[in-house]
Amino acid sequence: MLNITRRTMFAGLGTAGLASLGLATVGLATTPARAADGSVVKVELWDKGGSSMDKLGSEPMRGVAMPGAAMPNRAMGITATPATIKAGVVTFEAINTSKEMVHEMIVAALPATPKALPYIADEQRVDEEKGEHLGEVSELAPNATGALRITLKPGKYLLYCNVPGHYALGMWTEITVTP
Ligand SMILES: [Cu+2]
Repeated sequence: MLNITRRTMFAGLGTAGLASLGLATVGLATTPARAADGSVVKVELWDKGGSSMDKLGSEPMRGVAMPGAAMPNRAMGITATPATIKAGVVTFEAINTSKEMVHEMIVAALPATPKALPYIADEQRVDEEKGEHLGEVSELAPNATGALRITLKPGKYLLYCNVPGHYALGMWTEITVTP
């Protein structure tokens, strides 16, 4: 149904654009990273079960800089450990701990002053093509794992899930990259 052109985000960016985002390499890591390969962030994609979608539309939206952003008791979310890492090569090792839902992890750059991401209300998802999209581990089935290795400059970054409705339910977290 909502399987829209999700892989075209770099189409208009070009190599110079990627370099300006601080993106030296993007790729799937096939083996766990060794310490010498940079930082490893464990990413858990979680939800509170089959009724988690029920809150959509009945509460303020919880995306970045949306009215409900700071509200507690999210129905689903992302936990990143550690949430602060050093600049350089970073390997995100994601696991979907949901019992029934597909989740994913997208990495985006955040401006120093957080602002709302471009959002497509009709589709209940972030407009990835207009956001600062740096890479992703796309749709993971329950219990599935995936990895993403990218190079990050110092700054703030967002990890979020863009399965329809999930971002607005609060499925995102911030990480900080230090010099
Ligand atoms: Cu999700």
